[in-house]
Amino acid sequence: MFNLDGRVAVVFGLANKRSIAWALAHGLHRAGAQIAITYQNERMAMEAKDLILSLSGAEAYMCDVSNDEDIDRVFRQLHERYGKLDTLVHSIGFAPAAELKGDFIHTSREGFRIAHDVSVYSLIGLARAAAPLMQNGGSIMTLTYYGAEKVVPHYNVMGVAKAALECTVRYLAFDLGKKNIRVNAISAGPIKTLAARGIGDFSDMLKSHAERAPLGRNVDVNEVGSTGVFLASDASSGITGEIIYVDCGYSIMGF
Ligand code: NAD
Ligand code: 0WE
Repeated sequence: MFNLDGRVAVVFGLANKRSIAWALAHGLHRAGAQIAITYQNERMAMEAKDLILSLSGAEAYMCDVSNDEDIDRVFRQLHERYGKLDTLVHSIGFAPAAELKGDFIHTSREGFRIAHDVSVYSLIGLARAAAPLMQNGGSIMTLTYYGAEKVVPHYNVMGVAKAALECTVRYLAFDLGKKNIRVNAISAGPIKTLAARGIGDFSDMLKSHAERAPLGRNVDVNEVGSTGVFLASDASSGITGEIIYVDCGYSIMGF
């Protein structure tokens, strides 16, 4: 659909084949980009590396985004390997499991800190490390969710973190605009990934989402992938600081 020949993209946040990061990496690869993909830690290395190496030419790097040295090391490695960067995908979100159960009012100081460090600060840290490699301009994108704007029971501190993430997108878009680096977010409808597993009533949620959405169905992860390709490509050259909804229209409904 969009041509990314000669472009270099790095995708953060691959856990397994259901990850939104995988659909984004796949889409970017199909459009012609050279791909680097990161996974969180040794525990995830086996599964992640097998997947990554199944994508021709793709390379695997380990990066825990809560660690500044990890971020520095990965961008040094990317600089040495590719010499430049055109696209960065941030597909990472985390809060301690206990925070996504029960009432929001019980949010702990440590749970709040971790959710914001991993899900929000990491975008700032990655953008700062990536910008010097984006000499020809670039495209940075992250993943958000409707729970940033409206109350979704049990999404709790992640909703607060996603609100901060969406605001971070606007401030980064302002700073990086002068270097022709665009920063946007994709607000995806609910998708059954690892991050959605263990969320008690997720199946009920998917059902009611499909019923209310104008398109009468749930989002396919590859629709998020193709939106990422659009945001990486020159077709979106006038778009920055935006939240793009890939939710089958769910968020436009009032009743
Ligand atoms: P996922 O579990 O496949 O991906 C989340 C990733 O975050 C994992 O790869 C995990 O390893 C990584 N991660 C967590 N802590 C990390 C750390 N300290 N350092 C490095 N990586 C870390 O689930 P997903 O649904 O693909 O989530 C990707 C993004 O999409 C998240 O930001 C999530 O909030 C967002 N999102 C998900 C949905 C959904 O319904 N699944 C909807 C909208 C937005
Ligand atoms: O952003 C997300 C999920 C984020 C997430 C998921 C987990 C599960 C495992 C963050 N941290 C953790 N921590 C864990 O230990 N989504 C948009 C998916 C999601 O999660 C929900 C949702 C939806 C939708 C939680 C409650 C209600 C709805």
